[in-house]
Amino acid sequence: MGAVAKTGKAAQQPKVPSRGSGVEVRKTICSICMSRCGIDAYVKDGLIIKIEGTRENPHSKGTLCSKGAAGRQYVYHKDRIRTPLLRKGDRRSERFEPIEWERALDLIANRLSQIKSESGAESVVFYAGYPKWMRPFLKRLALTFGSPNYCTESSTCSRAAAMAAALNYGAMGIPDIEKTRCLLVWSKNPFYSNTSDVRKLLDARERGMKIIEVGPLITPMTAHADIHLRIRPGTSGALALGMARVIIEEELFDLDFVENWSIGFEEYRSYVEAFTLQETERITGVPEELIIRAARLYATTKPAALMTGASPTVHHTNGVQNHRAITALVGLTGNFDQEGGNYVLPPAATGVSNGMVTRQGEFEQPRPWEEMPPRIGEDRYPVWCRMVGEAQSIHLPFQIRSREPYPIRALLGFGMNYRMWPGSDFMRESLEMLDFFVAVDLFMTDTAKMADLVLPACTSFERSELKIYPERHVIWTTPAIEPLGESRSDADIIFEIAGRLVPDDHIMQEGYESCVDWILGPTNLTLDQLKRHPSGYQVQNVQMPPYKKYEKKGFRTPSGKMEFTSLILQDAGLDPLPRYEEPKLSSYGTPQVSRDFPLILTTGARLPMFIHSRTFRLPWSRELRPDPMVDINPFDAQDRDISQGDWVDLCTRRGSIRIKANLTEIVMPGVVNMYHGYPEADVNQLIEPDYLDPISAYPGFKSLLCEVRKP
Ligand SMILES: Nc1nc2c(c(=O)[nH]1)N[C@H]1C(S)=C(S)[C@@H](COP(=O)(O)OP(=O)(O)OC[C@H]3O[C@@H](n4cnc5c(=O)[nH]c(N)nc54)[C@H](O)[C@@H]3O)O[C@H]1N2
Ligand SMILES: Nc1nc2c(c(=O)[nH]1)N[C@H]1C(S)=C(S)[C@@H](COP(=O)(O)OP(=O)(O)OC[C@H]3O[C@@H](n4cnc5c(=O)[nH]c(N)nc54)[C@H](O)[C@@H]3O)O[C@H]1N2
Ligand code: SF4
Ligand SMILES: [Mo]
Repeated sequence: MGAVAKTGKAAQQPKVPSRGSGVEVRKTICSICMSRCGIDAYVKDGLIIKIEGTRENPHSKGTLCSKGAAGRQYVYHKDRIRTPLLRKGDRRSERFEPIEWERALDLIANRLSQIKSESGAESVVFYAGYPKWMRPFLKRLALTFGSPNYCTESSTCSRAAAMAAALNYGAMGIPDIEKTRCLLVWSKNPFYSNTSDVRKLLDARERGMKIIEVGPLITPMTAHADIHLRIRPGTSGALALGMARVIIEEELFDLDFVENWSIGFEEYRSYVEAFTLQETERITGVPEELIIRAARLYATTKPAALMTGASPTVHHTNGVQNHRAITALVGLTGNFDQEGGNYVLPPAATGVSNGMVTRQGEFEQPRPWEEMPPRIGEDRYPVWCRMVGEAQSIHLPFQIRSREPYPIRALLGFGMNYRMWPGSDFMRESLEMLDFFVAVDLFMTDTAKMADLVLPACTSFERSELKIYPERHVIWTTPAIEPLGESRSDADIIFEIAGRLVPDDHIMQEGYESCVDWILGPTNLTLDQLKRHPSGYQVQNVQMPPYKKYEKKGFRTPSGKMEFTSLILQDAGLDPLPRYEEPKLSSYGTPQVSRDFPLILTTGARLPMFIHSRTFRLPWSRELRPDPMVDINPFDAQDRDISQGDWVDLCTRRGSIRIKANLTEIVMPGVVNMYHGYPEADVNQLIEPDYLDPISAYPGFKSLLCEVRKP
């Protein structure tokens, strides 16, 4: 609290860095989203009095989005946890008392060791929410401890898309935006979700790149698009198959690639026959004429690249097959691993692929899965566990309840938010059933309030962190300010626990910085070197891999080729074709439900000022959209006698929430859109916990049925 008051006063004083003013500019990065924009923190007397974007950061180039600009409100928020807290009383009492760090860490080590000896290491889960920078250390800790149950928020994020593409190709390429002539943007809105990537896109547009946008919503991209295919939510797969039919029928496909580098083409060709223009329009709502134009433009403009969102195509009960159908277009048109097409790069580190090679993968996986008990979800979602190096966290509440195939008793959660889950109340109640739950977070969240032990983490302003940018710029930050209260870096917490729990892991016992050096090994960069470049270091002479690597190495699929029919899916008894099925709740598939719930609900399309649960509490973010609102088309609103700003009930078969109506043509008639994560109006309560894609277990967040009613 003191810090907040002082910041207020300090904010009145001159903010010019000089010896006389006592103001110093320290280089750091924003931790609110994955982009990690460079930040100049103006620090006086140990407090941040102002922030600006770092101009010399080649990724963000001095810009900050509205969330990042509110960074001081994030760092100094009154909800920041200041000390480790131990629960007093039962899970619902919300009574805690501060305890010392040493006691807290010993308690964790003792409880986890005890649980391991009683019911096996696998009954302990190591979880990371959206924050990703500490994951390699957490995963290594879990696996060395002996638990295969390392899982993350990526069980609802980009992994299913990566997995679907990998079923087709072994690995997916990134869109080569700088060199492409046509960009097929399939459900991604970087203007809100990845602001620091937009400049590159607009530059390409200015030099003449065509844009085809696919997605049910009107977005800032729509104004820049040559064609917008406004699909009914959940029907991406059908649209992709319909486009494929045009491309094949008009012989616009790459015959050489298909003949020499793929399997299953004939089955695929005969399957897409069913997706006539008429049928595709009926399913997707996209006019025939636009389907033809888009298919021709994408297939005949060379090179063309596909850019998909991290999650909107897979947040459906038919998500993996939808995404397979979409990505099949890349091989079909000969744009796979091509200059200006989709270029395959190995992952570097911190979630970025830029040609650099590190040892992050090796670091994270100290032992193979085969040596360990099955992961959570492995029996139900074997393809997920075969393709993705994590347990499936969406299955976690089910296993906590069923205790099958073995009990889950403890959970160490870094940035865990139960509202991420469909049926969030179901997840919340499942957490109550644990014997021991530790929450590590910045803020005293509703999830942290359920923990037995709460540990205060600090923000990126208060810690050291490695970030590798797509531009091959690397930064190792040093704290701009001391950690607030007794908060600590997640990395320090993980290494303290590792010191107690896995003394035999010699690499981890060397400490955080040594491990980062170890990961960076192949790059020849060292932290000593990076420390001399506080705003980051531009790596020179990265050997970029060639295009068309498959010509020498084949594809990393079972057949060694691109698979229109997936052998892995076939092996698992699933349909090998990218078959289209209606979402489990849809006006065509379940007319009996749509009688009472005639509107399609899509949730979570990104808003610029919010990021999941995190920025609702910041006054600058909140005032941009103060009330939870459902976007509804004026036609649907009129039918229901609803006006702008009216309080309405958004209802599904599972329940309802009261929110305000936002009348907008961003959504088409018949579709409503609601952002997730509001603490006071949680849309995930309205979704069944088992409303999932059968291959990936991804929730159908973006296509279900609902109604909007006046109370
Ligand atoms: N400001 C902000 N930025 C974020 C986040 C945030 O919460 N806030 N979250 C981050 C995370 S974790 C992620 S995963 C990314 C996601 O970011 P993006 O991948 O850009 O995804 P969205 O904004 O959810 O959706 C993009 C577009 O998908 C389309 N879409 C919506 N429903 C459907 C549907 O049913 N089917 C299809 N095919 N398309 C649909 C819409 O037209 C929408 O505009 O953003 C990241 N960046
Ligand atoms: N209905 C619906 N639900 C969705 C989605 C959707 O589109 N619709 N999107 C899904 C997707 S794609 C995603 S990625 C998930 C995201 O889901 P979550 O992982 O729930 O994301 P957040 O709420 O941003 O972050 C979780 C917690 O991490 C804490 N945190 C932030 N930084 C740090 C840190 O450095 N250290 C620690 N220890 N904690 C930190 C935050 O305070 C917060 O409590 O939501 C999913 N849920
Ligand atoms: S895009 Fe915004 S929230 Fe994300 S790192 Fe940059 S400034 Fe922070
Ligand atoms: Mo995500």
